[in-house]
Amino acid sequence: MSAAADRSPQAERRDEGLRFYQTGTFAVGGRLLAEHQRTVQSQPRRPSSLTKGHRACQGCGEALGARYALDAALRAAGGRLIAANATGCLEVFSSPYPESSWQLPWIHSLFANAPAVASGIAAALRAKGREDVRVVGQGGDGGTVDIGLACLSGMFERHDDVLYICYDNQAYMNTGVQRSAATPPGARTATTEPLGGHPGNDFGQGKSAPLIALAHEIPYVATATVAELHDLEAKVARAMEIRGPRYLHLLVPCPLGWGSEPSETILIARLAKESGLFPVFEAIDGAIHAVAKIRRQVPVREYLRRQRRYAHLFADGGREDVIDRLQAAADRNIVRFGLLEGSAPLAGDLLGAPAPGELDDLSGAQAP
Ligand SMILES: Cc1ncc(C[n+]2csc(CCOP(=O)(O)OP(=O)(O)O)c2C)c(N)n1
Ligand code: SF4
Ligand SMILES: [Mg+2]
Repeated sequence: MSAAADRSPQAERRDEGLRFYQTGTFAVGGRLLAEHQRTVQSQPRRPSSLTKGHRACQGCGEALGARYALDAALRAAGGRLIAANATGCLEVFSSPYPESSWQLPWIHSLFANAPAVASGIAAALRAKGREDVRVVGQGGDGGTVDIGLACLSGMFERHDDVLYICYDNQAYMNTGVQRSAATPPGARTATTEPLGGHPGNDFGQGKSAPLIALAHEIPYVATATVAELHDLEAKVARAMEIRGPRYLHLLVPCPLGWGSEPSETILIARLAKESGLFPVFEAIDGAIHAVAKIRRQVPVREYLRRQRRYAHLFADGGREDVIDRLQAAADRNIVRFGLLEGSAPLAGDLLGAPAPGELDDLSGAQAP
């Protein structure tokens, strides 16, 4: 075989200065990669967890993310996978009674207790000696970061054998776009109106579920976005190789709640990562072990201006002060997580936290 024939199409195109970011489908991108580099979705015999008939909005990042994540988990589990799903958009749009779009054993828990239900399933399987069957728990940011957090922490702490996936669309979308603890500062929701001196969601509130998961020192924690579907599938595959509690926090833009174009879901997810507002990383046993580097740092305004939930920052002369604070939050993440080429997370400690006094002018910024 000649040296040229030995090389993958991807390697050749990289040498030509071209990179293909979307390689998940049968069309175009999938065919440009070598067989082993293609995504689960590009395989004609791929598993299919979430199929036709669901009622998600056009461009729904949650529907896309769930399909990719669960198809990858199904493949890793050899088709033997059970999912527990919290109340929320994903549950509602996929299972309007008496129909269901799920092609795997799937149970709707309450809003608060998907991690506990998943733990119970894992315990029952262990009692039956069925370690070949794997378990996924999943829910939105409200179900995970707010009302389900105690159940999730218990699942981590008991070391239950569950992969939990949070689909973070940064608000309670199913019930009409109310604020959650994952709603970013400055964003408008039905309960954080763009009025007064501090329009939109407050700065300095909320919480980072990935960092909370990391603090439990569980075997696997990762963040991902629907802009990098290869990365998402690879992370699910790695998580499925591990036993014990695992946590995946997936950013899934919501055109309805974010006021974005359905056709820009992937672009917006990419800008969230490329601006530094949403750090993409992977952690093993409580230590960050890999971060997805930013290719070209994008000013946060490029991300914000595509979403009507931030329209008040650009109207009537604009709110440069708020945009500056959001830019500072992104810059802080870039330093803290070592998101640029050649840099590393700030400290080798658990959270990569800034040293005392460092970046203290950026207080109130929020991590992912
Ligand atoms: C105890 C309880 N409180 C409130 C509700 C109503 N409720 C159902 S889904 C939901 C919001 C879901 O938000 P999130 O978890 O972020 O999922 P999303 O719809 O955004 O995907 C709420 C408030 C409920 N079902 N149970
Ligand atoms: S409201 Fe948002 S999360 Fe819910 S189905 Fe529509 S796009 Fe998806
Ligand atoms: Mg939500």
